[in-house]
Amino acid sequence: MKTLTMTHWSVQEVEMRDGRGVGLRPFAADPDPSRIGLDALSPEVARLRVRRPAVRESWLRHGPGAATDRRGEEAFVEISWDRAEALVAAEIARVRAAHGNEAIFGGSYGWSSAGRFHHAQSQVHRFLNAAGGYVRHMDSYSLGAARVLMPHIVAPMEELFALHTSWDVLAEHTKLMVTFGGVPAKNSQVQPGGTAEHRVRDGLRRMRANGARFVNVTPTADDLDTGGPDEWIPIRPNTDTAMLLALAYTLYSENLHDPRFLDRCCVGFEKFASYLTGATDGIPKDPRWAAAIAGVPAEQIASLAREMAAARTMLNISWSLQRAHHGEQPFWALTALACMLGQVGLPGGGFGVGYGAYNLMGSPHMRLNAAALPQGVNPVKAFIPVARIADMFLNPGGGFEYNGGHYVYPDIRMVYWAGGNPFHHHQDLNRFRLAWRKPDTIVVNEQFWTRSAKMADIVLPATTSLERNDIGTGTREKYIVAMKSVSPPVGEARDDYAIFAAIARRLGVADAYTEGLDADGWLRRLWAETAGRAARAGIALPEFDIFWEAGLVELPPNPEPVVMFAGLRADPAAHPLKTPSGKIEIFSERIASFGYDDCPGHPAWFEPAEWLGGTGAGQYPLHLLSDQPADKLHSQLDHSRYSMATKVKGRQPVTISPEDAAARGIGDGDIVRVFNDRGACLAAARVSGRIRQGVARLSTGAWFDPSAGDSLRPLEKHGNPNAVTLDMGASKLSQGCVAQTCLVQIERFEGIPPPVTAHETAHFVPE
Ligand SMILES: Nc1nc2c(c(=O)[nH]1)N[C@H]1C(S)=C(S)[C@@H](COP(=O)(O)OP(=O)(O)OC[C@H]3O[C@@H](n4cnc5c(=O)[nH]c(N)nc54)[C@H](O)[C@@H]3O)O[C@H]1N2
Ligand SMILES: Nc1nc2c(c(=O)[nH]1)N[C@H]1C(S)=C(S)[C@@H](COP(=O)(O)OP(=O)(O)OC[C@H]3O[C@@H](n4cnc5c(=O)[nH]c(N)nc54)[C@H](O)[C@@H]3O)O[C@H]1N2
Ligand SMILES: [Mo]
Repeated sequence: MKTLTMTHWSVQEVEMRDGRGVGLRPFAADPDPSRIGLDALSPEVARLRVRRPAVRESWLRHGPGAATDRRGEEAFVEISWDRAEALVAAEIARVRAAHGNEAIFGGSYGWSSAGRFHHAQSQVHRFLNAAGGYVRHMDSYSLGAARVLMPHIVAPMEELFALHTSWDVLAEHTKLMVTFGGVPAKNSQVQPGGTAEHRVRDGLRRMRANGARFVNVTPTADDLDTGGPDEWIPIRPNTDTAMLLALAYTLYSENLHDPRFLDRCCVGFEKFASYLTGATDGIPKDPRWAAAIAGVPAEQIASLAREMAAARTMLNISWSLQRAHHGEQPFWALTALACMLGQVGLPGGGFGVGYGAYNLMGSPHMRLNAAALPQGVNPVKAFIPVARIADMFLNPGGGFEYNGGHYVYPDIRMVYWAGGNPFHHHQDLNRFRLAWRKPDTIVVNEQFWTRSAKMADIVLPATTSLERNDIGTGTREKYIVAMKSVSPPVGEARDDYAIFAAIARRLGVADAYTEGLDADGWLRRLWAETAGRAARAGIALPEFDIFWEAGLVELPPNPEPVVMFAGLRADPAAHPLKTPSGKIEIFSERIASFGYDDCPGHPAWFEPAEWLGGTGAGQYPLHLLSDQPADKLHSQLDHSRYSMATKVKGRQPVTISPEDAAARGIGDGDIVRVFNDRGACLAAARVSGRIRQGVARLSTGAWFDPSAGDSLRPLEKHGNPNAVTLDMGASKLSQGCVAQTCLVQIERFEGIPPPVTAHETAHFVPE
């Protein structure tokens, strides 16, 4: 039996020599395995590991709060585990006694690694709960706006993921797929918890082979590959809502909508219709109106609406569209449009909210809710919407609106992070750098010397999933994998569980944290719980030892074809949704009752804070999209060979159109400066005819690498888009992240560019 491991992006086969893992290979049973992370065991990757506990010099000498403006600039002192445990425990005790648990932020957002038990984010939350609680975060960077909106109008996003009509049904029935933001196979490499069988590429090809036609509405055509030519509508970024409204207008004005479906399965269409026709505001949302906003010809919009009504049509939307100012609106407008077409619940018709975003959407497999580490109870009530972190630090005691409530930002003195990289994931990192100076103490458990580790006061070295045993599976995946420890820990790295257990012991809360179990005991407990849940779903799982010996368990496919909302369509009274009306809410009385000026009771067009049709486009005439990297998961393994090979002259490529390149005297491969009032970064130009003029694309993931010194806007040297992105809430409803709402200018960089220093370890000094 082969030794296997599981990552968020693939199952991998471990090449063993003398009982040790020496290399990784793609999983033979995966039809389209990802190549991400196959060099995770290489010396280049190990080079940046955190090897010993380390403390920032000023903090060690002068204590909490010392020279917080020197975070990221100062050297570290390496210390023993014994001392590190004592320092962290004493600091938690001090902050609790002086300020209460409301002063500890354990928001700790981030993907961590696969594995049901060693998941770092769950570990730190459980630990902080055992220690009396912490300020938490709501929602995600992935789905800030949609996660808050969709439960009001349809269903929670996590439920929708698992309901997506499966690829086999799409291949059989769909005649037209209209997708906003593509179906990016590069993104479907990944899903949280693990991906065992990559099926998106094949799903799209099977649809095409069976005669489906694809229309891709996107500023960047690279996000759809069906194996043949697709129709590309190069829309202006952040204007999809206007186009969706005009498609809806056309259906309505030409009587192509389905009043019976709207009446049986939806509420509030009349109010939406009054907005479409302009009865409420004097502006008909017709194709001519939308054309001026979205830069798509009016006739093309009108004929697409007619074609959608004439064929079995699946609508799809990428999550990136809601990672924008007013990001709720395109998701709501797409839902309304699908309901007007009346094909929701029919095989191959209706809508998807993220085919391609993860591998999960479109899976034919059963939903098995595998057990994960329980996080305990958090006595602290304070929270923030996840992307409002800089606002929280900068504005303690200030108020904010969120999902119908009014809340107050807590006053944070201590931050504990495990399994995330905020200096990768947050927007406007120059602003975030200032906010990050506010807390007295920042503790980070990390595997690598990321920017976030370098910006901490105390860094504790964590193991990787190749150095510990775990259970791996993603939602509706084909396999559960025994993730075996194949390598001894690098340096003095410990499992997050061991790190937290030791600190919990010093705080006198070890029992609450460990419940008397070691890691192996937890794996057995989680397995037993998973087996119980599986049995209730009609799936028999073997005993733990048999599973462990076998290395994996295969799960059966769903006995029925998966068709989203077939039940609702067949009998809305018998299959009500969890919305207030039990139906799809094209008008939401509840959202209307919140009285938000930036999110009314029905889908509506709002100008984003920054877009090509706005006034800011004079000074900054390019719309910057920062999408997910094809060659890694976020910032993870950015320094691996596979990821480095995608860089140009060591810097992240930024894609621009031939017209924009020529107008600026930029050639393919030139080093350029991407900038606006918030900051600037260097990148390498890649000139492509597959991007709309006026749009630039700089994928995320290059480790943030600001020039040294105390400038408020240091030049970022590596190509991290969050040097320039906008940090504001999508709306009062969700406060979601708006990374895709960002205008910039790009110019050729003259002279010798400063070297990239992102992939250096911290500097160390003796005590
Ligand atoms: N401009 C822009 N910004 C974005 C986005 C965008 O589209 N545009 N997308 C956003 C989205 S959707 C997301 S989800 C976020 C992602 O942001 P993150 O989830 O923060 O990104 P990762 O790089 O996955 O960070 C995970 C970190 O955890 C560490 N880690 C992994 N395993 C372990 C472990 O077992 N223990 C410990 N202690 N540490 C571990 C890794 O080394 C890594 O540093 O980024 C967001 N940022
Ligand atoms: N390889 C890899 N896969 C990943 C990830 C990763 O880091 N690496 N991250 C995972 C995570 S955490 C998430 S949340 C998902 C995210 O999944 P998404 O949010 O869907 O992914 P993006 O790549 O940001 O965007 C998809 C496409 O949308 C287009 N787009 C952007 N703005 C607009 C717009 O205004 N209008 C239109 N019509 N199109 C637009 C972009 O050009 C891009 O090609 O991906 C997941 N998959
Ligand atoms: Mo995400």
